[in-house]
Amino acid sequence: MTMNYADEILKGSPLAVSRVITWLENEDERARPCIEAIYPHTGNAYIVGITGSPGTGKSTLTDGLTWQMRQRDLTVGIVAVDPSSPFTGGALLGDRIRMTRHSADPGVFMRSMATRGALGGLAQFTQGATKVLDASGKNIVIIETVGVGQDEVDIMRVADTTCVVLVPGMGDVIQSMKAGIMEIADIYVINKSDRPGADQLYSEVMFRVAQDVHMHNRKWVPPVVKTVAVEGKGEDDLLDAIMAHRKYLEESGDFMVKRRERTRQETLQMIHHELFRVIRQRLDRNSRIEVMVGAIMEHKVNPYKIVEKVVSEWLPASK
Ligand SMILES: Nc1nc2c(ncn2[C@@H]2O[C@H](COP(=O)(O)OP(=O)(O)O)[C@@H](O)[C@H]2O)c(=O)[nH]1
Ligand SMILES: [Mg+2]
Repeated sequence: MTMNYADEILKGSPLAVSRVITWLENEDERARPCIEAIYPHTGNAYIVGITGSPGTGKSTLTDGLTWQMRQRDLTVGIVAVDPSSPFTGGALLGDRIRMTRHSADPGVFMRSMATRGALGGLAQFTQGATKVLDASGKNIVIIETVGVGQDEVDIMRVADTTCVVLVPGMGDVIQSMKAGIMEIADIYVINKSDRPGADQLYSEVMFRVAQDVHMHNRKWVPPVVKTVAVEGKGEDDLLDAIMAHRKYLEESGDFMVKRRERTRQETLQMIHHELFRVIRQRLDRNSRIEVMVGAIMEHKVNPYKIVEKVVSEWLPASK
């Protein structure tokens, strides 16, 4: 008998959750009907993003935060996306080993993914995996990802509350607090507060936050929370801060604004992704793309003309 994966996900089956996330990861067609079927049952989980440079302690922090959530009877799903580590790399293994203290706990589901190149699909994957965990009944979904480029900023748009992790002694951290990061940070975490320079970093971040709040007239002032993730210190404060942000979003009405914006972005992204997939499939047929590339290389035609031609074949009405 074949399994009805959507039903099994809704019943919270870790096996079904795991399988469908694998399909998403491999861009397997079988994921789609499942996601469609579970879609009406999504939107209940609260989504927390943890982002920061590699080695800042995001995984350690996620583990501790999960522990705190379990103490408050919240169930947790975790998606760790780390494009900086190769698929067979240590970070992935590290994450798996580190998470074992929750591995016997049915209230926690953890999945790590180091990408194998399909970068455009990263945000897409994260969205899908988040929906699966949400539909499976997890109260909280934590998304852990390296915060470096636009891809990660896109991933973070999925989150209701985004925590940006900084550590002392990372060179000029403040310099690295680029506009993109300040735009998405709802909470700053100063992890490795056991290290020298933590107090100074704390003051600098507080100063930058105050400046940013003033400059952009922000209603929410991102708190700065100190943690020592290896010792399990400060994670309860971090959870308090997350819950305070949630309360703020709900009371101010920004929650629906944020989710509406996300739904818009997701829908546009899905259209983008699907159009590209379909066109790509056609171009690969009979190696048509290779013929085009050859013609461009020989300067017989320029790429702009090719784009125009390909697009007009699909959208005859636009020309
Ligand atoms: N001294 C110190 N080390 C920490 C702390 N939190 C994490 N680490 C260590 O930093 C390293 C990277 O941690 P990890 O959680 O894998 O970072 P990630 O790459 O951001 O996920 C590990 O060796 C951790 O043990 C902390 O609060 N203090
Ligand atoms: Mg990690």
